[in-house]
Amino acid sequence: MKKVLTYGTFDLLHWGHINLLKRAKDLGDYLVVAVSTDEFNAIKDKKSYHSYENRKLILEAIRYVDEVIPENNWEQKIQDVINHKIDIFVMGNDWEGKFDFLKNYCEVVYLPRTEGISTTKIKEDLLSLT
Ligand code: C2G
Repeated sequence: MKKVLTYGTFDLLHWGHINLLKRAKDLGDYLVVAVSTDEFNAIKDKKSYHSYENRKLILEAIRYVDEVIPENNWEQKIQDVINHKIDIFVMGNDWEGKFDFLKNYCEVVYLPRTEGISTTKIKEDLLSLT
C-alpha cells in the first residue's frame, strides 16, 4: 500500500485544495493530511477563519483523504514520514525545493498550484462586496 502525506492549513476549503488533494491521492493508495493547528498557524503568521477542529472535520469528509493528523511545528515532518511509513510527500509547488531534505526518507513531489483561487483571494473578494 503506497502512503502519501501532505501538509497545509486548508482554510475556507476551495477547489484549489481539492485539486491538490485529488492529485496527491492519485499518486498512491492512502492519503494522510497534516492540518496546521491554530497555534502553528500563528507561527506561520496565518489566521484561519475555521478552527483546527472544524478544518479537520471538513478534511475528513473529503473522499480523497484517508487520515487527518495535526501539524504542530516545522520540525515534525521527518518523524511523521517515519511514523506513518510514508512513501510519497506531496506539496504545491509554491513550496518547490523547501522540503527536499525529506528525499532521504521518501519520494518528494511538488505539484503545480491551481491558478485563480486562494483563501486570500476569497477573503479579498468578499471584502470588496461589502
Ligand atoms: N494549493 C494549491 N493551489 C491553490 C492553493 C493551495 O495547490 N490555489 C495547495 C498548496 O500549495 C498547499 C495546499 O494546497 O500544498 C494547502 O495550501 P495552504 O492551506 O495554503 O497551506 P500552506 O499554508 O502553504 O501550509 O508545512 C507546510 C505548511 O503547513 C503548508
